[in-house]
Amino acid sequence: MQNASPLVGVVMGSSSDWETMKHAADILSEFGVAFEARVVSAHRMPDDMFAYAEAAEGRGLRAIIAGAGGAAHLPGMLAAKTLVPVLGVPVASRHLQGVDSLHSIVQMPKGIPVATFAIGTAGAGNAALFALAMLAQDDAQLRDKLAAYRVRQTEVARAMSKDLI
Ligand code: RP5
Repeated sequence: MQNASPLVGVVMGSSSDWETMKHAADILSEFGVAFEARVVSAHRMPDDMFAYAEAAEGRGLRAIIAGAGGAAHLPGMLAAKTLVPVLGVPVASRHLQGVDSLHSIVQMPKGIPVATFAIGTAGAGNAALFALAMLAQDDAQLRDKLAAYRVRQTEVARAMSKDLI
């Protein structure tokens, strides 16, 4: 649900990251949580990136999911400019398969935290689920939806055994 009062910002360094980051957007949509999706490149549009971070809290964002690949400064630089929690998603890069992105995002010096998730689509999906868990702290309906999501996952996993032989 993309609308004028997003609770979660899904941002990324390039449109080439969208294939990964849409997995975060899909989960937020599934749960009916308002979000926005934007390209806010740290090195190609640094002024826009700072403006986005500076406005985030005032615009009502409760979490920013930031995906980037390679020398992935975006999550850390956003976190440096806002108190809104930043959830970093390392996007798989062409040459180093995202290990470079992971190391860039996870190795924040003490003082400016970025919650770092797995490389790629699992990380994007889990970042969205983590943002939902944060929002669910004061939203009982959302908490129930998350609990139901877990139950469905368990049912799917239990059903897997029957396909083995
Ligand atoms: C980063 O550079 C982006 O996050 C992307 O993962 C990577 C490559 O960008 P493109 O060259 O595909 O635009 O800033």
